[in-house]
Amino acid sequence: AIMGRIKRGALIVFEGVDRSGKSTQCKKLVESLKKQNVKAHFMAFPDRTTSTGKLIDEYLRNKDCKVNDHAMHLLFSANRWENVDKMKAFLNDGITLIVDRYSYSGIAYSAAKKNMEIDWCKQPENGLPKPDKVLFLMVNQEEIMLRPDFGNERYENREIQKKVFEVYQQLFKENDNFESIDSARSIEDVQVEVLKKTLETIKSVENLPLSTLDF
Ligand code: ADP
Ligand code: FDM
Ligand code: MG
Repeated sequence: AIMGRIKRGALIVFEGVDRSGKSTQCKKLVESLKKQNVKAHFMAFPDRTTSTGKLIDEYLRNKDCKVNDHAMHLLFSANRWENVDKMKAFLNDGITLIVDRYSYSGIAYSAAKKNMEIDWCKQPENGLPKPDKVLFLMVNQEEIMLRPDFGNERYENREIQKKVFEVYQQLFKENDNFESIDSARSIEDVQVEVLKKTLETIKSVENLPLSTLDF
């Protein structure tokens, strides 16, 4: 028998348009998992703390900041690549990662722009750790409008959000790791389903190797 082999953690990613409840659900999920003695760690992209993250933060907060769209896309991707070793170390130590946005946000927000090709947008993501599950939070536009107002960041307006949602829907169809979660329910009801899917995923991948994105 193999003695003391550590089962790997799962890579769980939350995606969805602004105000769909990603950050709320991620934080609750990490708490719920820890209460059940499941080792879990929270991450968010963009990671605004790194050197690329500081440039990204400036770009998102300051709408007058002009950077070439392709260059900006690569910067968001680099911000994930910077974190790969850290992510693998957590997963190999048996710690499940709960991640607020990932490559799919990168593709959806960039491909929503006029001059950007979706196939081009996918390329820099190839080779990154592949999420075992992408929980895609779905809320209709009417419900979203009832939630607290948009902030002042670059992409926080209805027109962009609509295009982003359309790209997300395409990614949903193309990727078998996506699972749609009805996020128009109470925070608690959504959390029950999110926790259930996460525990199922942790169990089903613990003895499988981590895969890499291959768009
Ligand atoms: P995101 O990270 O996807 O932008 P947040 O988790 O920050 O979304 O939630 C956006 C706003 O909507 C917050 O004010 C949050 O309290 C509220 N909210 C989140 N989930 C729900 C829900 N299921 N029902 C009602 N309001 C919600
Ligand atoms: N965003 C996020 C991108 O454009 N590309 C990416 O790769 C990622 C991860 O940054 F508007 C956008 C999506 C959103 C913003 O906002 C981040 P939050 O509130 O920190 O999730
Ligand atoms: Mg958020």
